[in-house]
Amino acid sequence: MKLYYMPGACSLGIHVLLEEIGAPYEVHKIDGAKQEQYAPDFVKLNPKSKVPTLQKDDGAVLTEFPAIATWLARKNADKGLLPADADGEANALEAMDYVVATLHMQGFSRMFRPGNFAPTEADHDAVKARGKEILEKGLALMDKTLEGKEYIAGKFSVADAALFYVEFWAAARMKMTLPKNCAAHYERMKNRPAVKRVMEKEGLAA
Ligand SMILES: N[C@@H](CCC(=O)N[C@@H](CS)C(=O)NCC(=O)O)C(=O)O
Repeated sequence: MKLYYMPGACSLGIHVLLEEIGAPYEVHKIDGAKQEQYAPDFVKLNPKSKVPTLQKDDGAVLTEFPAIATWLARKNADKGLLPADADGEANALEAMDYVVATLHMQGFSRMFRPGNFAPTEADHDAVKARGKEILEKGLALMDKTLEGKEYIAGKFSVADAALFYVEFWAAARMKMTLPKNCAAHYERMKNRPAVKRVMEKEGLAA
C-alpha cells in the first residue's frame, strides 16, 4: 500500500490509521507548495488532485477520507478500528462523516480558502468568520459526544483519527483553544505511540 500525503493535511488521519494497523506501507509526499497535486503523474492516479490518496497493493486507487478509513478498518478487522456492533459502527461513521464533511469541508475550508467560496476579496473576512462559526459549533458537538469517554466510540476508532486532524489544525495551526473534552482527546491522541511516530515522520513533532 502507498499513501500519498501532504504533511499536516487531512491525510494525517489516514497516516495515523496505517501506523496503528502496523502492516507495511509506503508513503509518497506531495508538495503542495510546488503544486505537485496537479502534476500529470499524480492526476493520472487521482484526478481530484487531493490527498489522502491510497494506492492498494493491486494498484487500485482509493480516495476520500471516510472511504479509505472504512476500507482499512474492514480489511484489518482484528485491529478493532470500527466497533463490531451495528450501533457502535454507525456512531463512529456518523462522527467521522461529520468531522470530514462539516468541520473540515464547510468550516476549515472557508477559513483556509475563502476565495473558493467568494470571488470578491472584500467578502473573505465574512467567509472566514462563517467558517469559524461552523467549526466551533462542530467542535462543541464533538465535545459533547466525548463527555465521559476517552474516545468517540468508547474505544479508539477511525472517528478519532478524523477528529485528531481537525484538532491539530485548530490547536496547532490556528492556535485556538479546544473545548475541554476535545483538548483532553487531542492530548490522548498525541500520546499514542502510533501518533507520535506519524508526527515525527511528517515533521510535525513539537
Ligand atoms: N473530501 C476529501 C477532502 C480531501 C482534501 O480536501 N484534501 C486536501 C488536503 S487536507 C487537498 O488535497 N488539497 C489540495 C488542493 O486542494 O489543492 C476527503 O475526504 O479526502
